[in-house]
Amino acid sequence: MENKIQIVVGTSNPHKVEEFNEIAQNSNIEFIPLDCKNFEPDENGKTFEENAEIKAKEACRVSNFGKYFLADDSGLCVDFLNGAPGIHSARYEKTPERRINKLLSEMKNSDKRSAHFVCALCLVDENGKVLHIEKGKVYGEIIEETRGNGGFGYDPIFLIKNLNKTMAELTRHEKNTLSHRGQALKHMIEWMSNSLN
Ligand code: ITT
Repeated sequence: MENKIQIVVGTSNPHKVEEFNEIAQNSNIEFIPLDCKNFEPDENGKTFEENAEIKAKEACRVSNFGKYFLADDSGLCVDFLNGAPGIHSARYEKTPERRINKLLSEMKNSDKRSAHFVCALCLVDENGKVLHIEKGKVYGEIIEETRGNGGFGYDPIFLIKNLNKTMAELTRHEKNTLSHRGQALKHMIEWMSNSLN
């Protein structure tokens, strides 16, 4: 069997690596979590792309092995809140439940419910040089109560309108097909398969 190209993923969110490997299933790419306790990137960028680059470079700096390093910066942008929580999605409140409750209370009585998820991916080489960046988006609506147990983060309140399901009610395969991360990673894997060895 052909050897897969191994990519170290700079993240402390295990859900991301799981989704990456599900999406990469039929490719020649394999994602490996960063095996390092001191991964503490200073996410002080102004955009998802800048923060993805900061994380990928930090993964490269602290990892003891690996040739390629990938990082994901993602978040939920709500139109009624002028794009918040955006790049601050993970830090909006302490736990996923509290983040959802805060968002729902800030949107109370608003009938403008449109929102989108964004995912920026950055790949660097072993010298920390940026090789490729991809971005994906998915549009939906914030509903007033949580629905579904799948996915993670804000998935239970993010409705995909044409399916009438939240991201947490989708199968893993359905989420990966249409999600911001799924779209960005599909293009990243295509690029990797054609450009890396
Ligand atoms: P790393 O920085 O270590 O990768 P993180 O979870 O802190 O992990 P981000 O800074 O990119 O990652 O923040 C992403 C947050 O945006 C995440 O914690 C969720 O709250 C939200 N988010 C991103 N993708 C999501 C998805 O597919 N479904 C639901 N929420 C998502």
